[in-house]
Amino acid sequence: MSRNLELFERGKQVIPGGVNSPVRAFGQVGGTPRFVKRAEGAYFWDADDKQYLDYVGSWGPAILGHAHPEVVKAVQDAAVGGLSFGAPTEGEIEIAEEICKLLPSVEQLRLVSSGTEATMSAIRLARGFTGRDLIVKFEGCYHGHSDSLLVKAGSGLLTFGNPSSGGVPADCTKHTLVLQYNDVQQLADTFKEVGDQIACVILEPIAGNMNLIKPSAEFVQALRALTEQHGALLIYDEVMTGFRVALNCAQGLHGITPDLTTLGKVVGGGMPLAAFGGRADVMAKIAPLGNVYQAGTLSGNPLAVAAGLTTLKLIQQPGFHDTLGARSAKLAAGLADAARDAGVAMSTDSVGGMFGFYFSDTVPTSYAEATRCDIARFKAFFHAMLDEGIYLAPSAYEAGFVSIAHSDALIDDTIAAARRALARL
Ligand code: HOZ
Repeated sequence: MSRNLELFERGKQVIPGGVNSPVRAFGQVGGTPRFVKRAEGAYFWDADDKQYLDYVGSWGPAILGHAHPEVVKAVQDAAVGGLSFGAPTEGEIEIAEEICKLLPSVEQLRLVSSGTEATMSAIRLARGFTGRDLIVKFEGCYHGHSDSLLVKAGSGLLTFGNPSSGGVPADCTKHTLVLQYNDVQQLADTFKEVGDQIACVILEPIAGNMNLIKPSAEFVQALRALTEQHGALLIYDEVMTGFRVALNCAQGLHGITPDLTTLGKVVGGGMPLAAFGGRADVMAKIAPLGNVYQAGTLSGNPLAVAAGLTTLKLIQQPGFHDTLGARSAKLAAGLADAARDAGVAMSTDSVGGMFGFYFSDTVPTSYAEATRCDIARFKAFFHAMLDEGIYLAPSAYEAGFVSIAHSDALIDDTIAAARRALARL
């Protein structure tokens, strides 16, 4: 029996579904999850010692590749000095200064341990600052698993969100409006109707949880203008895109200054670290200065700070994001060519170190379009690529991630593998 399967069965005895985060269970694609034994650079090795070229990269953090020696050394050095203090350290100030330097919209920030905490806290802060209850999110955007954000599709203007998870009382989501990504008219209509009650709009500025979907320039400009006009805050949830799509993040690419930004993944360099920050007058509402409570024993954990700070320094090497972006673009173009030659309807897209491939003729612009892609084909392709030693996200609704360790030669190998895989579909 494969060791992966053995571990999966054993894990199921003591962990629901055998995994600690649902998508890892291979539910959409079927088959046995690969249990990671170790990882280095662009690769990981599973429990059967099979090597995979990894395009998940811990869902974003591994921008330098796995186990970058300088990041590992920084964590080791920090560990010797103590694992957690529940008291402030100089490192926390250093990483905050670094983030504020890279992101002009962030005047102050607070460190937390996960993206979920960052978005949950940013929403509370926006409500505390504006004194309003309503929040707007977009269908297909994922902002972690806190109650008020765990709302599925609620199509149509002013559809108040229905919880998309058991255990979330409808009362918790009754203030969450769910609109369509890239629908400027619906956004304008909503603000016309209830704009003065909206505390904030939160969005994935380049969506990565309904596959990779980009917003139109018109959409993000309308978002900024309408929120400003109606006194609502604009939250760019850059947990996934932060420092990955560009050094100045998605907001830099868009030329938009949000009121608040949430960060995670790359900012922690593979350790549990995230942040929320933005306008100083808004951040002043956070306790101990203001009355919006937020706290955490492991917030600013010294090991996580060491990993994050080292990662942030390394990605500032000249040309880093140009190279990363060129590799993702090469992969996206190569996959599209391979599909065309195989007569398979597939479109692709990329930005910085993120890419998407869609089993449909055109690149989707909304959740509704993303769900029209051919899932059966995705499943077959996923498994064919796995056989080739290429590990893609085990879900058609997740973006792909390229690291700087994915050399041009590895991208060429991936495209060649995709040609073989597509021929077998
Ligand atoms: N939903 C997460 C990615 N978008 C999955 C995280 C994980 O399983 O680690």
